[in-house]
Amino acid sequence: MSAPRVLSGIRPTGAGFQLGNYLGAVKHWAAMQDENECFYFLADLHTVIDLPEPAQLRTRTREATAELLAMGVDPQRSTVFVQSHVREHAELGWILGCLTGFGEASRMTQFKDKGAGSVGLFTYPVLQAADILMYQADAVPIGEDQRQHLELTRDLAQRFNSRYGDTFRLPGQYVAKAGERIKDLQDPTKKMSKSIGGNGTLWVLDEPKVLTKKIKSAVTDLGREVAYDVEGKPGISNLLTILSVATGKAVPELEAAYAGKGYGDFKGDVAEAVVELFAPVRERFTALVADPGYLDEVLLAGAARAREVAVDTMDKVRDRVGLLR
Ligand code: AQP
Repeated sequence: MSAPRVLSGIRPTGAGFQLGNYLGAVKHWAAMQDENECFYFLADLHTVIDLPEPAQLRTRTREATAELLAMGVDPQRSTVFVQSHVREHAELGWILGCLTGFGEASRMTQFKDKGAGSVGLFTYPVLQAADILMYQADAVPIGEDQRQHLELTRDLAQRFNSRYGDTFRLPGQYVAKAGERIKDLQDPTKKMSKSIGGNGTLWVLDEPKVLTKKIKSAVTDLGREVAYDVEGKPGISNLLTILSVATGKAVPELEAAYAGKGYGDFKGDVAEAVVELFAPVRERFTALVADPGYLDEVLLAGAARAREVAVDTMDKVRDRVGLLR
């Protein structure tokens, strides 16, 4: 029996990847490589929504590739590619868009949260559905904030299959635990995000002293008690989540360990854990970006492998829909 297939993507936006991208997504990508056939891509088409400077998009796509490899994605075991190198994504996105209701797309919370935007922002989840269905993925490791988009993907697969015959595999719901949603350090009511940046965002490539400074100045409350999910303590809860995911220790165990100790020691230990987590990533990243030829090879081989699967899916889709060969 062949290994289950896993597919996930990430946008090369912002100044790099942030702690939430790592803990909510990429950490799981790396862990899934042994047991699954994995496809991981840089979602550059999804990034065009923000209309970045062309030179910046090119640089970021390359650096993001190096960051993924530095965080443990292994191109020997996984297919790593750039979304726009597989043109079939855009084509399937169009066809699935024709099966998507206007009201259905309007109900996507991410679209509603960002307020008015371009047609690209509106149809983003449809392209995302195309990304996933193209590879006949069994599981899609994504952060909890993406759950609604995965549900739309499953609905579209079912709709296509019942109209045109069995074509797409329905992807399973592999979603990171709710507790793994990392919040902004300066405003713990918002998720940590590449596009917010500032002192509330911990970049994977931040220098140790920068990480430490940001964590030590994280917004907390006037109390002294290190407790999770208590009214008025979203900042401390977030730091507990970070320490728990970074060290593998359960939150109640950490609460007990810091009883009566105050916030100073606690924040110092969170900082140490994050520095320890990212120091080797920084080192590997520096070596990888010094070898652009190697990154090119990885992306070329990844695109070739991804296209084999994509071409196969699109041949079926074109036939089923009635497009002339
Ligand atoms: N704060 C977070 N906690 C847990 N998981 C998170 N993810 C993002 N932020 C957190 C997960 O990271 C994956 C990649 O996301 P993306 O780059 O495709 O877009 P995003 O979800 O919109 O991530 P950002 O950092 O917030 O980027 P911007 O600011 O550019 O929109 C996803 O699986 C996501 O769940």
